[in-house]
Amino acid sequence: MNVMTDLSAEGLRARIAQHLTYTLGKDAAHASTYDWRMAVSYAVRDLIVEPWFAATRKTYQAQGKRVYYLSLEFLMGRMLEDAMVNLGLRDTLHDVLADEGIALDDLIEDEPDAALGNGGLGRLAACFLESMSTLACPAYGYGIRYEHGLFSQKFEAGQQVECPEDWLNQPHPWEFERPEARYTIPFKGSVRIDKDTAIWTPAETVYARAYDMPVVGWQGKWANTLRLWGAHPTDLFDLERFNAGDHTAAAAPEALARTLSRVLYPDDTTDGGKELRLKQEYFLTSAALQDILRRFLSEYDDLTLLPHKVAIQMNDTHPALAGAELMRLLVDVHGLDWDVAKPLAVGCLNYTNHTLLPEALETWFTWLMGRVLPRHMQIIERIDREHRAMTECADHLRIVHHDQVHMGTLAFVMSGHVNGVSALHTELMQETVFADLARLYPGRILNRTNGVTPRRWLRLSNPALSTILTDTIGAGWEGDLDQLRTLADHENDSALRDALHGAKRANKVAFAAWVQDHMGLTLNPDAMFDVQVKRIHEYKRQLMNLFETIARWQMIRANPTANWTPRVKIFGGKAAPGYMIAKEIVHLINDVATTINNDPVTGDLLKVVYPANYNVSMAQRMIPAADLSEQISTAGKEASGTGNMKFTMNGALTIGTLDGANVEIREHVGADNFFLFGMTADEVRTRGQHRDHARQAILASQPLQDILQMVVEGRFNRTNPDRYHGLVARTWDDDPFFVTSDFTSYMACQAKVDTAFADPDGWTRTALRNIAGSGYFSSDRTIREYMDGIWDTKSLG
Ligand code: 26Q
Repeated sequence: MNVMTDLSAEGLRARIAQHLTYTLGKDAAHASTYDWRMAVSYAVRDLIVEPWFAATRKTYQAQGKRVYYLSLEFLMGRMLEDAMVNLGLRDTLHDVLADEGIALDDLIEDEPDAALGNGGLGRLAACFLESMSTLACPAYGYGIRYEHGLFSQKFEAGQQVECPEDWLNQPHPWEFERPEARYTIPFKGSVRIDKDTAIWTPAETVYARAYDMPVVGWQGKWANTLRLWGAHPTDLFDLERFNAGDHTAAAAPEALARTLSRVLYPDDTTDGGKELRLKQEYFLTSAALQDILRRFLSEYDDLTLLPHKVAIQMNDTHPALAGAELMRLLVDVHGLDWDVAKPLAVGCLNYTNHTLLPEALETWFTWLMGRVLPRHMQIIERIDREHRAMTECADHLRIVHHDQVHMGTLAFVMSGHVNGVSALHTELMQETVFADLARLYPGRILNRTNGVTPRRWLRLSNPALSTILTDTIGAGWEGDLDQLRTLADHENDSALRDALHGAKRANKVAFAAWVQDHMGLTLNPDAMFDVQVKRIHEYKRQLMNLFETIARWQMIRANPTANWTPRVKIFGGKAAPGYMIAKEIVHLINDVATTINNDPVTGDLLKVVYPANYNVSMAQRMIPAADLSEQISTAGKEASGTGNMKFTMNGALTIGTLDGANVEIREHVGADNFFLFGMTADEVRTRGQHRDHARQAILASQPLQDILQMVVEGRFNRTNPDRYHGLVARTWDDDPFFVTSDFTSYMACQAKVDTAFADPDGWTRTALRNIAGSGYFSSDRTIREYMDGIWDTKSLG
């Protein structure tokens, strides 16, 4: 038997032993958890190399079109368990290691998360990579190899404290460094025109060096590459200065270059105008496009074939310089005529919009862009001139106006297709922010509702439920999630409902044990686990959930012997370091938790849990343990949401507004199986026209007045009673996301949730319908839709 395909327990044992001895240089008798984890990772990685090479070979032979997914963020999480699950080796490896006295779960937990993303957008990119591999769609992800991913979050006296994240302080077994794949990235300097040709003489350069990670699909048939770029100095070291004794200055060029890939910007909106961020965006974009053209030209010599062989997806506007950079490479470097190059560029490029929040639409000052990227500024001006010439273009339609480059407009104009991420979001794009552009470029805007990979978010994270699914509807649903539909045929099977209830309870017990170990808090696993996990943002309205928690606490205290449904309110999420209001909300959640958790009157009827440092791995623990999923953003503000989909797949019921993909989730699971409340996007718009909407709503609600009174009086912070004056004043006077207007409807809906949960079997039946309706939200479906209407690529499986 070929050693490479020997997947027997014996074969795997030998591979692990081999790596432990010869790669790690460790004797099994003295090997640490880390050593074992590395040995197992290398052994599993070896098994991916073959499908990885095969995928490259097949693509090359088929002269297939390749997809390039450009993203400043890839929120991959842990790699080992995902690879084991997709290769179907998790159980075998578990047993092999158990024979050695090693617990596989300890090794899995030992791996740091690859947290190269902020939240939804970065996690979507990770799900898409996995689905593209599952579907044998030839693809590369291109990103930055940040030395430090998203900060880790601690609480000190209830306040968020950020600590640098350091995932690369140990070797990363999933990456292959590619010293030969290296490009020069130019910055600054000047441009002169020589006989119609622009010649850019940069003042600074850095190298982009490739680090490749294989991403294996379901059942290990195909693997694509995530290529991350690290920044390295072009001038290594100033030897003259070193010899003259100035050792610090001698190392300066190296330090400066590496800054480019040092750290992920920790914002999930926009951090406005930072030169380093612009340089990061260009660094990624230029390295990726140089690599794409190099690969293309190694196979073809006619650049007009480009749109037939290359599809580039821009994940939001962060890599939107691609429009200008591709023109620069085609015209200045490869000598094409501008008018020939432009349709080629537009034929390759596509843009996904992830937000309509005005404060999150990227712009750069022309003086900054002109200084950092002088040639791109000229190219953008020309693109803008031609765009304006199409019609008498109003100011707000220009790429450049008020001394700012509008990246959304640039991305739109240079893309063949532009898409939103849920039906409602796409509709709003068309009606609001991009309405005039949509008229100017008809047919360009499409919808592609997001999805998530069921391998990580169901099979891996919820083995108990997965086993029940396979036993009930048969094997194979992981690769064809629409099969979950057939679960609905079994809803009258009471043994199945008992099993589902049992699996949920087991997941809750496991999460409660984790909370006990890590926070010293005891949870009742029969209480409702009510979960809101996502970045902390005003529009996501964690504050509304918290206000409801306070109201509930007061109601229970007023009548502690009534028939209350016990609840655990679970929060998770990070605030951007510079977002003061979000940090205030974090603080208040922690203050409220301390007060409520220490109240003997409410006891087990109400607990509030907010574990620090929510990340992908914590999501994998929490989501399977959730009874209720909070998706309560102000209608019209959440582009899609993807956590909402993960909860649905795992049999949580949703309390939510008609926002983002909630609308479609409700359609797919059935309106009766979804707790809907709140204003529609239209109603929000109308209500916003009343300047005193918040004051009116508060005056109409005694509970709201009581809650705000308690917060402002310092009921949750007796040592510093003024702490939340600002927050309460803003709620009365401003309340930009309509917490107060939706509060009464939210309270009433939560009461219905309580009643429903008091009937456990009825609840489980509803949960079953949610699982059965979640098939649509597989990212396999989403990727098929991109392949069909946007990329025009074929599966090579
Ligand atoms: C921009 C400029 C400078 C620094 C940071 C940024 C930046 C970084 C991250 C701006 C935005 C983000 C992330 C946005 C995001 O996660 N959006 C979410 O995308 C999901 C996937 O489509 C949707 O489901 C969510 O609704 C949307 O909020």
